Amino acid sequence: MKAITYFLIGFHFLCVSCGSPEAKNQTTVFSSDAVAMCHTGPIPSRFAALRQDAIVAGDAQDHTGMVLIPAGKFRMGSLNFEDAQPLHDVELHAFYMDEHEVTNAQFAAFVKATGYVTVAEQPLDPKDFPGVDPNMLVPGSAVFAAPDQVQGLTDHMQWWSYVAGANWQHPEGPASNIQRRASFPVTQIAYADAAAYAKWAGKRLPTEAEWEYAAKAGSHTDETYYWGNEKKEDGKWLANIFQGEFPIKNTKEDGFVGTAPVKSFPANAWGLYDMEGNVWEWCSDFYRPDTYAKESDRHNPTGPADSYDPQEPGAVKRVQRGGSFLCNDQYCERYKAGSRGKGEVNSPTNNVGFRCVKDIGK
Ligand SMILES: [Ca+2]
Ligand SMILES: [Ca+2]
Repeated sequence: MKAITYFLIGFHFLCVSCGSPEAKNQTTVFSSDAVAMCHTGPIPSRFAALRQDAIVAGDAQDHTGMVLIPAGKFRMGSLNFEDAQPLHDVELHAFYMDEHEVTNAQFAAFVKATGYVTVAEQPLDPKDFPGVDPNMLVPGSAVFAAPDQVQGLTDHMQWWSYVAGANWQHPEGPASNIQRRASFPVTQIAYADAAAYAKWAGKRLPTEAEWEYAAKAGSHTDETYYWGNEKKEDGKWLANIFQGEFPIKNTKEDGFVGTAPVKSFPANAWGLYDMEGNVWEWCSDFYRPDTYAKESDRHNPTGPADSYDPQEPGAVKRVQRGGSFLCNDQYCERYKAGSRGKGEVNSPTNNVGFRCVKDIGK
């Protein structure tokens, strides 16, 4: 089981862990992981069997549950993260954005209407896993579980496991379900799953420029957090992140150990909820650490033509934004303003979801 575990979840967690003090020297910290766990061979064929072409695009004129984001210019990036530099001005068109992360109820409606089967539910082809017992090649995905103790924070396998039967309906594995979590963000979503939902809804995934512009909401300059410089306001947490000693003890000061129902925390100035924390959100851009340095068009940028992550050359990665309920200053600071996340496109986890946008007049 170890080989498949490594193959399937090795890619992603290098990114969700980055940005911590321990990970400031990311190459050093993670290079051994990358070599050992993240061989970048052919993508398993289960991931090619998705049926986006069969999905009928939804009503582009329906803006229910969306916020109109005005056209404008903003300063993109952060001096606190190497791959979010240089700071630069970006000009964007107006667009609509979902006011909250896509929920389990919304995703269930999509599945009911289309019969869509997510990446985590797809069977695995033994040809893609030579040397692995075919009986072990069962659908599943990666789940966080707090260990009793850890030996440092460099080996994320101490708290992430590949769990057979884990998927969007069973986010923590077969024994879990979403029956009482209709208003929680859907998780265990691979990039293609998010894109398929967006198409069905008559929407698309945001670019990371759109996402950051919307998160900064017209007022942010260089504060630490999207909401300002103070972590709490009147003693209250402003996002669902991780308090305590990561990963072994979550003190739940913000009220939630895992995901929270959407809109549990205050909206930003433009009425968007959970732009920080709760679940990571897929963006449509390929990830490269040098995106901002090489970007030439700063009007509605859509990102580079391909992805490249020096920690895992060959892995196809898209940008993720906003951090999750597992982010904290000990380990993952990438919920902070202007920071960038990244995820291997076929590695769903129980802390990654998405929200959609829609163009004006389409
Ligand atoms: Ca929390
Ligand atoms: Ca979020």
